[in-house]
Amino acid sequence: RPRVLSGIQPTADSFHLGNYLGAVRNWVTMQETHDAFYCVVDLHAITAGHEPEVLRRRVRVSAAQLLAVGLDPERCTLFVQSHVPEHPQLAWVLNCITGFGEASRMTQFKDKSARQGTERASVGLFTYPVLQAADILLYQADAVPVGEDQRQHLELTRDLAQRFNSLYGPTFTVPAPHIVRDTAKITDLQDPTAKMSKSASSPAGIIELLEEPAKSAKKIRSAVTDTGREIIFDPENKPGIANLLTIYAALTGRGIDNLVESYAGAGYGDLKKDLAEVVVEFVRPIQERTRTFLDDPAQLDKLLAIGAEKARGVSSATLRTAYDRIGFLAPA
Ligand code: AQP
Repeated sequence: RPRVLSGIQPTADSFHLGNYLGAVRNWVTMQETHDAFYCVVDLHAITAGHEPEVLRRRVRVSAAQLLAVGLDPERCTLFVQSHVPEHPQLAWVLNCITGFGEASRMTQFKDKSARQGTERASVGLFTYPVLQAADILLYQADAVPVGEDQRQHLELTRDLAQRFNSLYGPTFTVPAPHIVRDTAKITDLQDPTAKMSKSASSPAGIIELLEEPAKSAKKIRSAVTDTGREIIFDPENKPGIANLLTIYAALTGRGIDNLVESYAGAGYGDLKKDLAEVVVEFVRPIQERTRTFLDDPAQLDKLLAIGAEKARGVSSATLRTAYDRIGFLAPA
């Protein structure tokens, strides 16, 4: 079976529809076809400031949501990044073969550091994509299911794998991004040209899986749409309607063409009202299942400990090889 790895940051009390449709939904399908490793990347979550108690809570909430949307610990390895010390260990090695200029070109760093003020942005935020490369390369992943925003980081990961391999001998699998085009960029409901984002969207622009469903419904009904009345799929000229159709199609399994056909002659309000119902029905069971997992934190922690153990089985062997190739003396 080919190997897959992906991660998600515990930087909010809920994932949003972009995280789910762009990435996590594909994690669930890929656990059936791949040897799958998925992690809650808490080391990444401290790069832009955090509160310890909030982080602890969010790691559990993240894991519970992943289980609630369908990850099955029998079919995949689910773990918390900080439970596997090989991640920062390999990241250090990769830091040493990453160019300063190369890292400076990462657009996510440029955007986030500009928002925080370049002087205040941490070195951790700067080397974030290198840690991400370590996450992936440790598992010799063939594929990495992510949203479009991660394409550049994946390119860096591939470059680092190839560079290490040519400097020190074949060590890492060069991974390919797995980006599902239709849902690769779910956009902000209030600014349909920007991606739906935990850190940049306004609360009205983002649908959280765990928020009060009535709130989600209201946000959809107030989503920014375009002038005009026709419901057609035209991301260029009608990005708001295109985004709503994308979400609608993804959550129901109906084709966009089929939706467009059935809304011929209807108004934006009709589409929004129906989509609001679809979203409410979609999140309700997820919320219930998330609560069930959170009701038993000891059991949840146990699942994560088992996941970490399985992950270390792979990551420790890769790290040992990488350390050896790079010329570190093995401890006697
Ligand atoms: N709007 C989106 N559309 C499609 N995919 C998306 N992803 C994020 N936003 C969208 C994908 O979700 C996965 C988890 O990402 P993350 O934990 O790195 O979250 P993130 O990128 O921090 O999420 P946000 O909301 O975009 O937060 P900020 O703005 O803080 O960076 C990834 O695979 C990502 O591609």
